[in-house]
Amino acid sequence: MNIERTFVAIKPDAVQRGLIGKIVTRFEEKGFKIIGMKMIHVTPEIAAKHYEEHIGKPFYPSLVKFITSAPIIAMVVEGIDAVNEVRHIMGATNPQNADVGTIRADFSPLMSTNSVHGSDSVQSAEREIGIYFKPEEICPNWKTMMELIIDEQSK
Ligand code: IDP
Ligand code: MG
Repeated sequence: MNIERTFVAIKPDAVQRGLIGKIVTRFEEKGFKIIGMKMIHVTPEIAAKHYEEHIGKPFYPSLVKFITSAPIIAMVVEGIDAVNEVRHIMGATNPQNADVGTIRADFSPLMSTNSVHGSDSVQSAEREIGIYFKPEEICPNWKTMMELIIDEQSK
């Protein structure tokens, strides 16, 4: 059990369909702490950095076209085993294979418009957070209600 940070993006399809609130709620309700958040219209240059590992794959041009088509919500999410847990909450890359109750199963029509991104490792998370956030844009120095209660009980 580790406290980790991960990079999460609400992708253009979900922003366009008015699902920002519902998706943020999934992470908040599970107990994750959002310590960075902004809307950004991704440029082809940022897309190339973010999706570096996919450059040259057949779906890469359509992925860049999609991710630059409307704004995303970029987030830094912190919590217990955040990297894997966030991907668990998101569901499989192809929404048709995603478990019911996951974001992608519940909200995403297609693999190419699968509503959310989550880093796939602690190393990827560090790299992706660095692409989208300056250090001063991350706000870790506050306590969730649960953390305050735990502090109070340990006095
Ligand atoms: P992930 O988002 O679950 O980590 P990746 O394999 O890293 O999945 O792929 C990045 C994104 O590229 C996916 O979320 C999806 O939007 C898109 N993608 C991946 N594979 C395909 C494909 O075969 N066809 C179309 N789009 C794809
Ligand atoms: Mg990935």
